Amino acid sequence: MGNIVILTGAGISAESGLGTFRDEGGLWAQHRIEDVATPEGFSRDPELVHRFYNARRAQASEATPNAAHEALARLEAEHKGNVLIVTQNVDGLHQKAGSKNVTHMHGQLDQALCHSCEHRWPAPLVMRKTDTCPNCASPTTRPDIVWFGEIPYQMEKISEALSKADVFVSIGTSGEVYPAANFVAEADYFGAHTVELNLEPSSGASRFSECRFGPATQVVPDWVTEELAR
Ligand code: BV8
Repeated sequence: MGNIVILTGAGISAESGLGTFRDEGGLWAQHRIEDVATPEGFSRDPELVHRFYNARRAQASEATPNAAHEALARLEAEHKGNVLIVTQNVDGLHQKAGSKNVTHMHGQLDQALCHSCEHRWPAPLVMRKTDTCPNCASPTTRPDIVWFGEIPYQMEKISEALSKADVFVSIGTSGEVYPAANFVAEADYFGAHTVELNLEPSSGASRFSECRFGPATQVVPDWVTEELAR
């Protein structure tokens, strides 16, 4: 029994072939964050930012969930208590694996947003700065992505879930980006058992009651099997 809150980051999708951000050769080695993942970067050069997200959208549309995503979908289907996935990822692989209760705190690659009227619609594979909003016709469309300096989505819902969590698991994230990097402290404050499942210790590893290291496709299914057998 018990409520489980799971935070995932780019590391859970690494074995599905999608690049992480801070690993060797990762996305931030190829692009400056300021140029491609900030509202200032988007207003400076929208085509550059669209090219960055168009490439990732195409790659994500071809990617398939791996054993770690599938194990989390199994946990949600079979666990007696609540299971909520809060993902920093924008690749849509948790839904592709069958998870239903997923909060995309940093947005989604397959969604577009109009920053004039806040309308959202399924993003075309290729977005251009000349695209107009299907609702208000303004040429103010952007990827529905939370950039640095912007407020992540559903923060109230996330804080509420952390205050009620019996178990908090962090998977495949370096613990470098806030406010997600602080969720372990919030969950711990409310008495949750905290677990890190990661390839190697994240910068927040010492804040977890339990750590298991290895590729997500091994450590996540093992942990889920144990959790379901409790
Ligand atoms: C906000 C967009 C206010 C989508 C992203 C100074 C100090 C502290 C904070 C700040 C500061 N200056 C500014 C800030 C705030 C800033 C921030 O945290 N900056 C950092 C860089 C210092 N944060 C913000 O601006 C956020 N907004 O704070 O608003 C606010 C907050 C709350 C309430 C009200 C107001 C907005 C942050 C969102 C930015 N958008 N992405 C996209 O392009 O994808 S963040 C980006 O990084 C991605 O979303 C990504 O998910 C996220 C975190 O990266 P990770 O997922 O952890 O990936 P990473 O590569 O880092 O790590 C991969 C891990 O996987 C590694 O540990 C690796 O070992 C592991 N791994 C690799 N392979 C495997 C594996 N594990 C298992 N198996 C494997 N095979």
